[in-house]
Amino acid sequence: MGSKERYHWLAQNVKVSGVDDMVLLSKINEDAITENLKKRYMDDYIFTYIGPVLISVNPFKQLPYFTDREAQYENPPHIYALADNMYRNMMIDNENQCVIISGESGAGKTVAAKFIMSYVSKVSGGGDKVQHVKDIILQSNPLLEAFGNAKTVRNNNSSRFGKYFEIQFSRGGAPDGGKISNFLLEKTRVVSQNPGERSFHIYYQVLVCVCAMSVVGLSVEEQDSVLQLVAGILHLGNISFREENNYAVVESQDCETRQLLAFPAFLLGVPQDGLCSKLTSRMMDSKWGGTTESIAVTLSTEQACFSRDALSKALYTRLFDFLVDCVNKAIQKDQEEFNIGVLDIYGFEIFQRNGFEQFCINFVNEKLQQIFIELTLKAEQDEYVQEGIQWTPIEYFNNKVVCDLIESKLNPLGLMSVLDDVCATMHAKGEGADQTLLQKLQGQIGSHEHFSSWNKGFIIHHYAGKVSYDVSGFCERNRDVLFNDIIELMQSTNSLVQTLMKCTPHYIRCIKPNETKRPRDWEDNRARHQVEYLGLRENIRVRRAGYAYRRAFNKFLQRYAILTKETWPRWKGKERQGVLHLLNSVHMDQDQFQLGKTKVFIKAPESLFLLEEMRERKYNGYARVIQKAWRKHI
Ligand code: AD9
Ligand code: MG
Repeated sequence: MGSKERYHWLAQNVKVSGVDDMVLLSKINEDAITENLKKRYMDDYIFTYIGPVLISVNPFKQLPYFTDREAQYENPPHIYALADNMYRNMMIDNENQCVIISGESGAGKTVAAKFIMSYVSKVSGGGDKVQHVKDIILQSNPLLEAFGNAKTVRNNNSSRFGKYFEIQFSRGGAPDGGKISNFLLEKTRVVSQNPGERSFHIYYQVLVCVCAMSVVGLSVEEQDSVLQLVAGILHLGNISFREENNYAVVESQDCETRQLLAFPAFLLGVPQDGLCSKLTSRMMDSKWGGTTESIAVTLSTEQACFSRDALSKALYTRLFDFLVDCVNKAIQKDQEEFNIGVLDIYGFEIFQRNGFEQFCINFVNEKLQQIFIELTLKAEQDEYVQEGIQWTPIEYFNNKVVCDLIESKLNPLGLMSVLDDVCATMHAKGEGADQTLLQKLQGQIGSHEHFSSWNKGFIIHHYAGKVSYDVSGFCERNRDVLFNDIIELMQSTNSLVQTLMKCTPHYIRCIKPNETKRPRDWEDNRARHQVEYLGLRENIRVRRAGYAYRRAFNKFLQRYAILTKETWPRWKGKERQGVLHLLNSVHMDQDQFQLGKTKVFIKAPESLFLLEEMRERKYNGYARVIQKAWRKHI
């Protein structure tokens, strides 16, 4: 460690800026929270807790405290501590863990996800096979980022796909497998981008990914094919059309048509004629008398452009899926024991013009916020009521109302259902269908308090703010598979939400301090807005009034049985009495815990650490006694 780093490290450990757990704030309002985060941010403390929830503010610069040292020692709020906690929970409770990383575009989600993955591979042991899995887990990042990330206005390395990365562990705690689920690749980026934005990185940095491809096990031939396909898609985009007798033909300005098609056809490995007819005509089933036959229908130039773009998008999506598949094959294992899942999707977005993609992205974020609310605020309060714990209820904004506005399938119909309806009944494409959609929306959900319309589209009042969407293109894109992805993702029984609900969840809430992407630049209003919509105030209030730890009586008794002779090896009476006996014997303060109907609730995590320490001492003590006796014996 150099002197500069040492200084920083010392500063991290000695100096106290603001409060490191905002449960300890003396005043709980948005200003106080924002001020505390700012104070810490300016002193290079980017992490702050609200109980177990980690708040992370993007520093837009490299900080020195992500070394092995921090991985080894417990430090003040740190992403490694959260990762460590997940790992321990998994080992102690034998339960799957997941971390949901949320925050707007450019807030630092993907960086946080990478820290979690690198921590897990740093601390956990294992031999060659495990090392191999660790390498792939780490190398899959640059690979998938090359193909799935792009420069946007808001983030130079913006994730244009969502991923849920599961690291699977053996019973001994070594990461020996994994699985990536990818979803919602923003494939339209292959064919069009907003001003100032770019296509996927791979189109600019072909060489960087080659190495990552070999780590995940792609042969040289396969790597060549992948790059060939990437180039083929690029050249496909260069094909344009002109109209001849009302039909589209491939535009060939000064060169021969065949020449223009030759290269992409070669790169894609298809015959030129086949490619040409695929782009300018469409097969249609035609009923003639009693029989059905397929006939080729020539397309207009507009339709031809559409089919060219559709082909590019489809090819790119398949390519991306293929790469994810390769990674999965390289790390899959037969039988899953435990896993830690990391969810990193793209964040809430507001651009100058917001189209269908932003609508989808923001909806996913809306759902994630709902899960957060369900699992932390609502579930917490519900459980107190259910268990008969004394408790003062706390008001919070539940964004279920916005989710319903979008996804409801019953009366009143949600936005998605109206959209599907319009698409199913209208064959017209373009403006006509989109205008019909807008009218239907006004008619059916126009009076909803989170909905309003403007001349080009509609406005949704999301949990994170108002976004006005431009309705043009909605119908066309809805027919695209992108939307089916979301529906599958969010509604099928095998969906992500269910997966997440089965794990013990952890949260990282990322905050973007400015729009300039510069270090030490703090925009108060921006930060306060995020503090507001992330619901940090409610989070602190619920947390303060609540109990950090809860466990079913039997599990609690099992774990701490060793602490008293009455409970060891087994408590004979009622479980509830056993728990009470245990807590009284270790002199836990009366106001530190409550016993519910089936569970014990403990306020501060520190009280629990104390129990853990005692338990360990007892075990070590026993181990010594047994060793001694054993030595005497031999
Ligand atoms: V998006 O929704 O995918 O558009 P993310 O994923 O939230 O977005 P990302 O993690 O990509 O944002 O962070 C954006 C940039 O901020 C990174 O490329 C880094 O340059 C910078 N960043 C974020 N977190 C850190 C950090 N902990 N340390 C240093 C950081 N730089
Ligand atoms: Mg990202």
